[in-house]
Amino acid sequence: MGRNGLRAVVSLLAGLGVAGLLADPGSPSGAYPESYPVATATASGYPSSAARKVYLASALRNVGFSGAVAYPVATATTAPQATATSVPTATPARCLDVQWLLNPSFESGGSPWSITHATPERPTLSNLHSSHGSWSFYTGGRNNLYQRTIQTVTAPNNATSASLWFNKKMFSLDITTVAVDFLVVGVLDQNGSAINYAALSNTGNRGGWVTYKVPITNLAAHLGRQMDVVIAAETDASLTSWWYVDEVYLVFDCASTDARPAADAPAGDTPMDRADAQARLTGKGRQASAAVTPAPGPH
Ligand SMILES: [Ca+2]
Repeated sequence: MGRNGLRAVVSLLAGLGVAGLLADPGSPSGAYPESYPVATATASGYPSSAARKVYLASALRNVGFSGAVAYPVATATTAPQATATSVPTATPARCLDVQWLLNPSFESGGSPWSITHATPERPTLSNLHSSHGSWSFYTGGRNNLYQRTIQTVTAPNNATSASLWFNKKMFSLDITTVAVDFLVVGVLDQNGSAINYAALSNTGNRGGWVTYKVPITNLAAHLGRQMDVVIAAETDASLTSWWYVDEVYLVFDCASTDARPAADAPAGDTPMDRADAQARLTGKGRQASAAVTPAPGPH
């Protein structure tokens, strides 16, 4: 990259308000996944500038994330002025427009994701399936399983909207018509109550990446307070199901980045009332394992 290109990138980062977070970008070998499912449903093409901002903010918070800045750098080089100048006008001052989770794509090992329950064994990281990068989070795959993995954050004080986004790919040996194996992904408030969640099961899409959006409801009550982002899997006694989860983004943002079409991001694919979801997200009454982080595995 020439000096002008570098200057353009710095300008872009300054416009995004994230220049201070800029870390070693790592190897530029990665690229934004062509198969990202939202792409096919966005009439104006994908990724949008808003989506790129989310991705860039995510990348900058994910130290050691290989190739994390490859896509934003390429964009800034080809149209630096337009990209950099459009950001401030499109972003109201109170909008933080940032992705809040660390290691959201599981490219930096398991930390700081923490396992609080893992029966019969702890979940792992997988390099067989990923919607971005090389790695994803793997859970399920055994009968009579309950696994709970969390990342705890403190919400910013001044956001106007927020949503949890994630991608999942599910495989199952079980029937397609009745939900018996579950993956619940959601956010608990500082009291351990479910703010919102997506309930998925063996009846959902098999073998493809699907993007889910979980709006953080009643956000004002949670600003400046602790939140737990939880991935909880539970299977019954036979014919197991297993899930790969990737690109888990907790985005505090403006309406612009929260406006990806709801049709692209169903709240879930199986009915589950709040009490059932709460029980799975908190793991109440279930045996806890030692606090460990997911580790690379054979899955
Ligand atoms: Ca990944």
